[in-house]
Amino acid sequence: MFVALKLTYTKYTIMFKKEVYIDRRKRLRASMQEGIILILGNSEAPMNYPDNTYHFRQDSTFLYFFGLNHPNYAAVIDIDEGKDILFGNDVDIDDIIWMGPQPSLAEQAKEVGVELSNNFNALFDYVKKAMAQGRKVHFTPPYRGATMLLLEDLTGIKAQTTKAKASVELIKAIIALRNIKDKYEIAHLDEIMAVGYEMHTTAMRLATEGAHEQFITGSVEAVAYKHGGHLSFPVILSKRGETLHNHYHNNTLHNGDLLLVDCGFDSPMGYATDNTRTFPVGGQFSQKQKDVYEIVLAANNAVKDAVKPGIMYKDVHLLAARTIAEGMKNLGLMKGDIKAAVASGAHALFMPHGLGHMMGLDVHDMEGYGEDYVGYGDEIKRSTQFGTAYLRLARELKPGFVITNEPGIYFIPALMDKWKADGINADFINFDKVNEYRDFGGIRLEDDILITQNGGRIMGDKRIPITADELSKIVGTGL
Ligand SMILES: [Mn+2]
Repeated sequence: MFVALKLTYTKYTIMFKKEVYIDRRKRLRASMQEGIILILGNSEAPMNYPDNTYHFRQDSTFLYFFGLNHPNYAAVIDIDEGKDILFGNDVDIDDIIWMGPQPSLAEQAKEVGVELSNNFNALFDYVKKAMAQGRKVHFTPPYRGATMLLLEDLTGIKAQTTKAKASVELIKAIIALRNIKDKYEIAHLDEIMAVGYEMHTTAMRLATEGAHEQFITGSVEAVAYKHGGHLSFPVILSKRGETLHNHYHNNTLHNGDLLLVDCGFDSPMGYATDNTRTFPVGGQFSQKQKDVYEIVLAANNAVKDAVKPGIMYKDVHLLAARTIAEGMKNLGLMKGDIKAAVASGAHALFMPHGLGHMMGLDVHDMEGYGEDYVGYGDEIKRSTQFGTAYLRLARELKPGFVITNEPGIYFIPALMDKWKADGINADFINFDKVNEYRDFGGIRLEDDILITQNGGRIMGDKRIPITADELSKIVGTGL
C-alpha cells in the first residue's frame, strides 16, 4: 500500500533569543577564576579543492555561547574585565558578488548580545597582550587540525600539544553548564524529535522484500536535509546489526531480516537527536527473533522507568545488564546466578557497550572535552571490565540531563568464538546454545530521555514505534 507523502516542511529556529547567550556567558564568567577564555569557531573545511567545502558545521562550544552559525569567527570572554568580544571579518565587495549582501559582524554580534566586535587579526593582539600581562588563556581541546594550527599561531603552543594544554578549569565549568539543558534547549529538542521520528518511520516503511540498504539509507538522509538540517552522525543501517557501527549499506533485504537503524537529526541550530530501532523486514518477527527482541525492549523500558535524579547511570546500566542476563538465562543462553554473572561481566558477550551518553549540541554531547570529564566527573572512576569500560555516562543523574537509553543484544561470532576458546565466563554462558544464534544479527533500541524533577521521560511528543504490534503495522507499508 502506498500512501502519498505529506509535503510538510518545518522551519526550525536558528538561534535562541540573545538573553540566552548573555546569561550563558555571564554564568561561565562567574564560575571561572581569572584570565581570558578563547572560543574559536570553525572554519570551512575543503573537500577536494580549497573552494569546494564540506557542509559547514559550527563548533558546538561557539554555538553554545555565541550562537552564530558562521565560519571564521572567534570570541573572547574576558573574565577579568567582564566583557565579551566577537572577532571576524566583514565581507568585501568580492564576497558580496558571490554570496550577496551579508549582515555586518557588529550586527551579528548584537543579535547574540555582544557589544564589542573587531576584525579577526585583532584577536592576535588581544591574546598576545593578555599573555604578556601573565594572564591565563583558557581554551577547550581542539579537534580539527586547522584549529590546532590557529591556536599555535595565537599562543605559541605547538599545534600537537594544544589538546593537552586545554584548560581543565574551563572544561569543568562548561560541562557544569551544558550538562543541564535549559527550558529553551528542552523545548527545541522536544520539537526536533519529530524529524528523528520521520527518519525512523521512513526506514520502517521502506523495509520490504528486495529493498536495498543504501536506498533506505539515502531516504533517511533526505528526511534530515529536507527539514533544513543535517545528520547528527553518519547513518548506521544494516541487517548485520551485530557490528555496532556498521556503515556498510550494500546488502539486499529479504523478509525476516532484522534491520538495525541508528540515526539522528542535526537541527539548524546544531542540536541532535539519536534513536535506534531494529525491526524485521516485512514486519513479522520469527519467534526466535521476538524472544530476543522482547528482552531488549524490557531492558529499555526498565531503564525508562528507573531513571530519576540522584541515581547513578552506572547503576542503571547494570540494571539493563541484569535484565538482559535474566532474559538470556530464560532462553537457555546464560546460566548460574544472575547477579554474579553481571558482576563478572558475562552479559557483555551480548551487550559489549555502555547504556548511553549525554546528548545536546553534540550527539555524544561534549565528548571532545574528554569523555571522563563529561560522563564521570569527580564522582566515579571508569570501570576497566570489558563491556562496562565502554560506558560513556556513569555519573549521578540530575534534572535537565538529556541522555540516551540504548541497550542491545548482539551475536558477534568472533567474540563468541574467542570467549568459548578462552573459557571466558564459562560458568555463566551456555556456549553451545549461543552458537545456535551465530547468524542472528543484533538488536539495539535507543530512546532520548530527559531527566525531570522526579523521573524521566522520552523526548518528543510521540515514541517511535517500538512494540512488535506497532512495528507490524508500519514496516513495509511504503511511503
Ligand atoms: Mn546513541
